[in-house]
Amino acid sequence: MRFTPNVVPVESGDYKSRNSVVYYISTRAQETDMVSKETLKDLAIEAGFDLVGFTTPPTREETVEYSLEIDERKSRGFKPRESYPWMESWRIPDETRSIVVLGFNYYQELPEEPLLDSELLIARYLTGSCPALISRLKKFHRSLEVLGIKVLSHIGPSELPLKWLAKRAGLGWIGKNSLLLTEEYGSWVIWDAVPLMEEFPPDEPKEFAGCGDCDECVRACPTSAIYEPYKLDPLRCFTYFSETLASMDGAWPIRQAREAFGRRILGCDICQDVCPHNRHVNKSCTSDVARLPLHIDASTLINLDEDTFENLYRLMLWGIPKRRVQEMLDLMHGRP
Ligand code: B12
Ligand code: SF4
Ligand code: SF4
Repeated sequence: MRFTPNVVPVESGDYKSRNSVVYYISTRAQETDMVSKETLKDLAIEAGFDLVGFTTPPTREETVEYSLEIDERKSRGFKPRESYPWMESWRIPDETRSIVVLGFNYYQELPEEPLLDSELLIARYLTGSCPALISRLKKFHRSLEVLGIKVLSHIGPSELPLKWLAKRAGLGWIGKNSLLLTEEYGSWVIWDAVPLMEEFPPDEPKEFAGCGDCDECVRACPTSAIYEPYKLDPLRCFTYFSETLASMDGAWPIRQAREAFGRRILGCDICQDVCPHNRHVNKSCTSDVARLPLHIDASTLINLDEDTFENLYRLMLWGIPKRRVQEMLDLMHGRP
């Protein structure tokens, strides 16, 4: 598949709304018959989600435990306020009684053909999972509204602790690469969650096989961003570097990082590609969400006019601005 701008159909979405969040709160608009948890699960599956679970909001003690983890990151130089301002205090509305956790498979096979000289590699989450998430969420919200459950909704990348919630809802476990792994699709799952003001019985966390003695992701990460099992230093992660305007300098010399990541331009899948739990996720699990090829001609992307990029492509890239793509391209070509 070759990258052909202007012909890729994309669900439109306003990426800018990300910063003016009216949080997902679902309230019952009117008295209707009690809706069961199973009905909501069926509706989520109909909306295109593959995995659905229910959990409760974190307790005060759990929140304290979490803030210790954030403190540890800060002590390593990470400044959450600069890139993820909500990270220090998740936006879970006080009225929340239960949370529906939703996930879908976004696995995409790497093309068999080698990268052409003009092409660069992008990570799988950047080929269409964001618009796919938005259209699934919209469909789910519409179904809730039909049932009399009013959704006061911001549709967009979630500011909830998704992996933690999914684990708590019994949908998977956290691997040493710090990602949420599932039995069905390994870690190739995009998550979101909808807080509800109504109480539904939570699903119990489950026991999973876990990582055992394996440490392939820890060894494979080129910049040791997984500095010890289950611990990630975002400042060393290529994804953080390519997503934000933060510099890798200080944490890892840029030139060295560039060499380590070769022809990757945006995002990185190394710690997922090596994971044995992802090996059974193969062609038969290929999802239909991708709209961009993994081998991309990034200069074509750069040559798009501002409006086309903003309206069609930025959403696919989870909000990465055009100037960032340009900066990454310049770095790849050794331009200052
Ligand atoms: C910030 C962020 C990043 C940052 C930092 C990642 C990190 N691990 O911290 C960067 C840019 C590096 C990044 C990279 C990637 N990301 Co990211 N990222 C996020 C985001 C927006 C927030 C995560 C966060 O705030 N972490 C803060 C730290 C402190 O917490 P944590 O490690 O995530 O969570 C643990 C602890 O908090 C702990 N915990 C212990 N006690 C308690 C108590 C409470 C109350 C809570 C809340 C938590 C908690 O539980 C959690 C699980 O171990 C989430 C989306 C979301 N809203 O959750 C996506 C998300 C985690 N990313 C995702 C993806 C796909 C990626 C990449 C694979 C993208 C790519 N291909 O390049 C890489 C993978 C890198 C890696 N090995 O983790 C997916 C993961 C899907 C999955 N199967 O797990 C998510 C969930 C997005 C989504 N909507 O699906 N990401
Ligand atoms: S995404 Fe890449 S850089 Fe980030 S932790 Fe995984 S292997 Fe390391
Ligand atoms: S590569 Fe091994 S250690 Fe890393 S997440 Fe997968 S199973 Fe766990």
